[in-house]
Amino acid sequence: MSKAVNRAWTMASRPEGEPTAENFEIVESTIPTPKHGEVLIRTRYMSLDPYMRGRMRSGPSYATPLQPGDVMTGEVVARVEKSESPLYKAGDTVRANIGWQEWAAVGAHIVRPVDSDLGPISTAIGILGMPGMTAYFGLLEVLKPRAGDTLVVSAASGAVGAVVGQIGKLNGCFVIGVAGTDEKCAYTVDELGFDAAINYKTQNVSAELVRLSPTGVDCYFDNVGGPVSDAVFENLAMKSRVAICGQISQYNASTPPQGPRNMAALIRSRTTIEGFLVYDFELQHEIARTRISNWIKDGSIKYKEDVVDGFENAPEAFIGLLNGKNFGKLLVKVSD
Ligand code: NAP
Ligand code: FER
Repeated sequence: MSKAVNRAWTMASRPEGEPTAENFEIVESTIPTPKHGEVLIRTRYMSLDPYMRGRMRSGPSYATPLQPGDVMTGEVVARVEKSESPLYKAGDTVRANIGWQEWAAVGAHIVRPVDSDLGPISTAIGILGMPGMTAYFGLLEVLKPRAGDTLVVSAASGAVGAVVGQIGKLNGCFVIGVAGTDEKCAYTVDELGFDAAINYKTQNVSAELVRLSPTGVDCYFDNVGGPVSDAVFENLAMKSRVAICGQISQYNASTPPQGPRNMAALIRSRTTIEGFLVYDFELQHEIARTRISNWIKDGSIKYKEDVVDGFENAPEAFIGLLNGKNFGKLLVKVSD
């Protein structure tokens, strides 16, 4: 053990609008001793995800909001350092919801094994973890694309969006990504095989959609909401489907927006909109994990990780995630 103390990032105060460094505080404690049935784990990679901004606000949610002083929520990939359970031994790699924390002693039944045959261990909280599952089930079970469909995905180069577009291609869709920089757009087309990409910061998204898909958009995987969604809604095809996965453009808003602005367009197109949570499909995650792992191994799917080094850099990286500074799945490397 190279450090004598455990460190945890807590939510010091609720952010008003965009989170700032002052909303986070590091708290030190003694490295715990595992009790009977527990494992002592040490974080190697920590996942930073947009949903964490939602946990920082009070109000209705599928999950209990954080209170000031609580450890920031999150899943990590960790090494078992000491085991008081027959389920794991020292040296095993696991994933666990211990929050933004370097060490934890937790019941062995609430950690999950990481199978390093499926991919590098960091992918257990990325493409083979929650974001990958979100892409797989949101696309295949909610949008249910058919070959030849035009599929639009927003936040297209991100952890979820990049997987959505690639699985869309494997299913015969014409895939259009929407992203916030030319570099991200080029990546989705040149590296991931999307058919086209639109930079929503420099291009007219609606006009580009008309040009790229004159027959309209059959499937929209919405990660962002806001003006990007307004533009897609103007261009939906008859009997189109929209999966509401995320609304990141709204996460830092102090007051909720007035609502979707052009719903009349959906009357004309007879569109179905469905929100979903990745956990709705929990019982099928293992099948999806194996399928995605096989796609990575046979070269059908690529992934990109944006790894920030150092536990102390987590808040800054998280603030950047909400502003599009990340390029690929955002992770913090906490220990070797
Ligand atoms: P990500 O795409 O890796 O990173 C977030 C990206 O959002 C940023 O890089 C940025 O990319 C984009 N963004 C930020 N502000 C924006 C704005 N105002 N307008 C348009 N785009 C904006 O994150 P992720 O982990 O894959 O998550 C993507 C979405 O899926 C999030 O909305 C998240 O909440 C949602 N999600 C939902 C579930 C579920 O169960 N429903 C599960 C996981 C994730 P650009 O540079 O392209 O703007
Ligand atoms: C997410 C965004 C929103 C997410 C969950 C939600 C698991 C749920 C929001 C709510 O209950 O209000 O990325 O990921």
